[in-house]
Amino acid sequence: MADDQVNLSNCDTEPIHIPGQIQSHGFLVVVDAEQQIQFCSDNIEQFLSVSAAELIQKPLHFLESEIGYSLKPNFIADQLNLAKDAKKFDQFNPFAFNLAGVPYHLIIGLSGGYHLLEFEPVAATAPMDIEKVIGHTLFEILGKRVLQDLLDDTATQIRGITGYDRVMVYRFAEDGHGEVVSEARKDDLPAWLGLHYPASDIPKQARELYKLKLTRLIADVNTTPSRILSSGTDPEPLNLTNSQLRAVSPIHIQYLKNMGVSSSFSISLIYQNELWGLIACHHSSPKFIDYKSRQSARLIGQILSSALEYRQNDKIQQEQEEFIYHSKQLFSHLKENDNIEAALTSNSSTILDIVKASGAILVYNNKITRLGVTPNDVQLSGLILWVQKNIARSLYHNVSISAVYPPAWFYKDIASGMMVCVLSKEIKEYIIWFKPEIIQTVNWAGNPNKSFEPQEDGMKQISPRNSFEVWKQTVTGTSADWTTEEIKSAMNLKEEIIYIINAKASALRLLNE
Ligand code: BLA
Repeated sequence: MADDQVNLSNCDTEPIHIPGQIQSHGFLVVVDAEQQIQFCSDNIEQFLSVSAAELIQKPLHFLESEIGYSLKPNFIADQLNLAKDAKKFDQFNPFAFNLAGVPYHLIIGLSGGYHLLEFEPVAATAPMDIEKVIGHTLFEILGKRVLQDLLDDTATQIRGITGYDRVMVYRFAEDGHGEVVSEARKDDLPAWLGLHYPASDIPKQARELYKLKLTRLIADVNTTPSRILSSGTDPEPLNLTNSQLRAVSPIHIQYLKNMGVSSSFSISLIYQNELWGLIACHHSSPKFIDYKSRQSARLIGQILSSALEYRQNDKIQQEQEEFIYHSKQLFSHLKENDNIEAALTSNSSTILDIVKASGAILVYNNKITRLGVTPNDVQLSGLILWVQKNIARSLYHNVSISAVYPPAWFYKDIASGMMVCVLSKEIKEYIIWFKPEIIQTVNWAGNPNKSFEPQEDGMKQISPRNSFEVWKQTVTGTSADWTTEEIKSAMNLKEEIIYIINAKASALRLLNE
């Protein structure tokens, strides 16, 4: 796809799996089932003394003879024959060899009926005992019980192994937008922890691709990609889903440039067959990490993915246990104390502790008791009137009060979402919990606009700062959701209060008879 066809409004239609080009730090040769060369990247002549045109439609051994003595005769052909049925190249990759004294990796992959042969010069870095490092890393990571510690430790370990300037854990919310939930970075970089971005920053087709291919290396945003030439007999563009070298979407290249990032690497985190998030790594200069390091990072991602399962449940369970603990405390206060209002609001456990709210009010006996951060009395009286008129259900909740009651816009930072528990509609008694606007918890740090490059207008808009602004507009006046656990907790409390009120009323009746 040509650059001018991709714009901000059609991002998710860009066919990024068939870009027709590769990143130029390696070269690609593609053979068919008969081991005839059908595609070849244009840049091959920078690595071997043969051009793409000369190789296309030649048998594979033609390439092998060009590579010369550094690969055993028929080595590639043998590998293709061996793995033909098993199709398990992952087990054998990478094949190491030398080309004119430079260490190379050959990585074999599949694309429909073709074999992708990708050649990457291996960066001459200090030898690292990768198995040992991974063993240690996993030991460290899995030692963490709490999800946040697990994520923080993973970011730190990945940064230690790969040396990227910034390593983030980027988590997708249900609506597809994302948040930086953990970060390890060079000291002089601004913090991005807690920042949110809209779903369109990582469009749908890219997410689908990252579910299939668990790592994505972008080695240098400033190099020109190399075209893939074909024999011309095949009308289908070459599918690079399984490729290591797949060229990058021009929109994303611009995004990275606007952020001041020269190279990136991301590792998929999968939870219940969905993309839960990405470990996103940035570097301010070009950076290539070899196939083995990428596979090690992939393994860490896979282990973290499986750990997510039980750590997430742990977190929910822990929260639920806290709600249950406080509910039990409240129930016993209710039994012991004749004054319902005091029982619910004046002890160490209050109605504010049985859900995750920032403020709560009890409207009881013609009196309003406020806990935590709430709108002021005047604002509350307007809201309560609205509740009296409009809420018929015994439990009601929303994430945007101002959407149904516009005056709430003026205190959205304090109360964007509410949950109303109707104790008695007749005598107008309620418990109302509040959650603040989510956006409040987010601050933009640094000024990434500084790194803008002169570009056509459409491209200028793509930067994390603008993304943040877009996201902000979509979530203004919205709070976090009310979870099933919170709703259950509120329901249980309501039942208990009604039970106690009724029990006390009948005891009083008996006494008076
Ligand atoms: C890919 N976008 C990505 C990737 C990330 C982000 C992590 C994966 C590739 C990589 O690791 O570089 C987004 N990166 C972020 C975000 C942060 C970050 C949110 O560091 C926050 C800190 N991108 C846009 C817009 C479009 C777009 C508007 O912002 C489209 C119009 C496209 N992003 C886009 C595409 C890809 C992508 C097409 C796939 C790139 C590829 O794999 O070829």
